[in-house]
Amino acid sequence: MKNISILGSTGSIGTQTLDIARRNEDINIVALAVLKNISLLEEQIREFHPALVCVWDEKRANELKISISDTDTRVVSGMDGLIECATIADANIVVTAVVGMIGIRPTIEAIKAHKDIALANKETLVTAGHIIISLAEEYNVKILPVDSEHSAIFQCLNGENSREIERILLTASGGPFRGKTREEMKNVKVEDALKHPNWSMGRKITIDSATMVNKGLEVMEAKWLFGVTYEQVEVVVQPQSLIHSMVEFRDGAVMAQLGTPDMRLPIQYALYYPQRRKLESDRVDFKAIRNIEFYEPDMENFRGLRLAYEAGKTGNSMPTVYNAANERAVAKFLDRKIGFLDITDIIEEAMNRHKIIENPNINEILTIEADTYEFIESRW
Ligand code: MN3
Repeated sequence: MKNISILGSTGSIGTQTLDIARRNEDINIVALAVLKNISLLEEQIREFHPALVCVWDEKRANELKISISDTDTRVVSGMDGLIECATIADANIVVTAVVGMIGIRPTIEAIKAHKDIALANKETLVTAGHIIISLAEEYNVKILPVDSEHSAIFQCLNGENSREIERILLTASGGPFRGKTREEMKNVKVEDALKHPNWSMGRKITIDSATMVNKGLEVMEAKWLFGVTYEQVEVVVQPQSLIHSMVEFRDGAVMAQLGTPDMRLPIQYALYYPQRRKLESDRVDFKAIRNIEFYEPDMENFRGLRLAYEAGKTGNSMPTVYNAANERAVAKFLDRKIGFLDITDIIEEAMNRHKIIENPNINEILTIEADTYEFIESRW
């Protein structure tokens, strides 16, 4: 039996994880945590019968308590509640699919409670990779990537020695504005940026794909997950999103993982690793595809990617600034308070003013996040 706790169960990854659970009788859902969508959570409780759920918002948690009083599910709230879901005794795998730096503390506590982590929260490794990776080694738990690119790399490395990696070729679709100049992107609207060509995902990550900040965050994640240097992580634009990423080894062999864009594959792979299970899904039809294109990423017009390499190579507290500035800037763009190009301008300014803190601990990381938010609020 797989006993699973899902942090972020009403989001895109969370609902698709539950879809995997629905199709596999040996998966048991023991805990679910959400930000505020209690109506969907209630449906999930009635279908999957978790012992524990957390609603971040205390008021909504109280509303939920009343509406599910006929069930055996216990309701908790806030960070303590989220940590309780992450460390619940029965769980063997915790799926961390919450958006934002809110995911860091529960992930750390889950590792300390000896849970394997199916990692879908990018911020955890981007900001605290130096803490998380050594902690996972210390507690002998697995960090199983859920993101399609990292899952692809993870699959390519099956049975291989990661010391023999020459390069990681992280593929990118290029997003809806691929091929455009900054001038051409000046007036793009929220609606345009939300139209991803291949993947259907949450709003924040879809904007991150349009700016290529998403790929930047994935570069940083890859560095930590696979123990490589930034020089070894190369982004290749592959607009069809057919190749989910590749690994080149020191003998020149390149391994790639291909598939249709369906997040349930990497989710299921993480949950059952190293097993593969049957998955009812669209299959790749090579005769219909005919060709696959490759391009170099445009780091001049898509500064988000260039800044990510800068932040990553600077290391220490800089990736936290990059991530926090982006988080707040994207929220402002979605609220129509700033333009599309302002997102990467804000990240750049926040990075320029930041004074590096070496090897930041969790409290320092959270303080840097708050400082970055404050700076952005005071300026935009
Ligand atoms: Mn991805």
